[in-house]
Amino acid sequence: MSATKTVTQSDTAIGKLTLAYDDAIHQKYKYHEYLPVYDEETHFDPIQPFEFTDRGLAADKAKPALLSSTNPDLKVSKLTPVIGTEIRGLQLSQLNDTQKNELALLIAERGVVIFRGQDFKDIGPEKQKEFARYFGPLHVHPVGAHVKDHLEYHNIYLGPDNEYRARQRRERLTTTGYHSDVSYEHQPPGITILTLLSVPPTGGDTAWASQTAAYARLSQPIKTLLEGLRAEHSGFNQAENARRDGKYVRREPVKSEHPIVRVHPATGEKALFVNKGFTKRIIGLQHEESDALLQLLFNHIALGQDFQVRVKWEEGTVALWDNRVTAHTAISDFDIHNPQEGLRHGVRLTTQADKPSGINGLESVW
Ligand SMILES: O=C(O)CCC(=O)C(=O)O
Ligand SMILES: [Fe+2]
Repeated sequence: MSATKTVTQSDTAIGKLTLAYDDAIHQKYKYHEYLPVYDEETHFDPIQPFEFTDRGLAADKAKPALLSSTNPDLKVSKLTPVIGTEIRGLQLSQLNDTQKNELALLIAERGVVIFRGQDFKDIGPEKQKEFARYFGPLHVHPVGAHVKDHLEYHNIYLGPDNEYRARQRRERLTTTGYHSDVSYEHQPPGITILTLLSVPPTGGDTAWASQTAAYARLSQPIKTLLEGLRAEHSGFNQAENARRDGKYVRREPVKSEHPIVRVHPATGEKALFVNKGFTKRIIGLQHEESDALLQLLFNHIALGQDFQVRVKWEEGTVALWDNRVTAHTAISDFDIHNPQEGLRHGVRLTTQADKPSGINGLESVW
């Protein structure tokens, strides 16, 4: 296996910039400007608490503006009864604020909404960021690769010239790993937008699990137990691994103790808020109790195909999910060294949301 090739440029507009790709093999790539880079100089202070109002609260529950019956091109279908809705015939780039409010509510209700045939990836990074910012302040990933001059993008790229994430998974039986993005933040992300700029002919799907349904399936005694508990979510491993691998940490890691069952501010629905990626322990339990209970929940989330949806990407697909009520996983089943299997490249914008609130006034602490 070839090692990750990096080309270092100094004295760029934003200081030291490392390319996380081999420029020679992407010369003709239409989305060249979105290829992954690391700004290794800009440091970010801790994220400060902020007031957050969910856009879904302003929406008409019937969603007449978004799902208008007067649009002859509109096709809306549920991907499964429990999670996921697919929309065709509507451009994200054209939505007005009333429609965006209704979209925020729809995403919260359905977990993930898949928009097909979008021009979103061609409207430019500034307009994409402006669209996302409507839903909340943009999160900057503490360690991930981003887009040149746009640190708010989290870059998703595995290729023969970038094996970093593939290498991390080589010692595992599977590439799947359900998680909720950066759940260690004090106000973790809500609405998240993933756009694939290059889609492999087959493979590279993404799957989501409904954490609302996962919660609802539990027995009443377990629900009651979990509703009174918080769990620690930590960004420290991620930062330590990045440092170990010679990556730049642009913001120091944090931990939070979030309620295990959180209530969505717009829908009032309860969702499990633990994930294998970042949840370390349940506060107040003995180690063995915490490990056993978390393992039960992680297995439950990963095994529940009847509350999951697996989405195949198409040219022009944009996925929007609510990170508070879903977990997701990439499915990296394509061979990055086989050019026939294509190039998979995407960018993610994620918006910060509320400080998680649980049942009976249980709040996050840190
Ligand atoms: O590549 C994917 O399908 C999902 C990657 C991911 O976990 C994310 O964008 O947060
Ligand atoms: Fe993710």
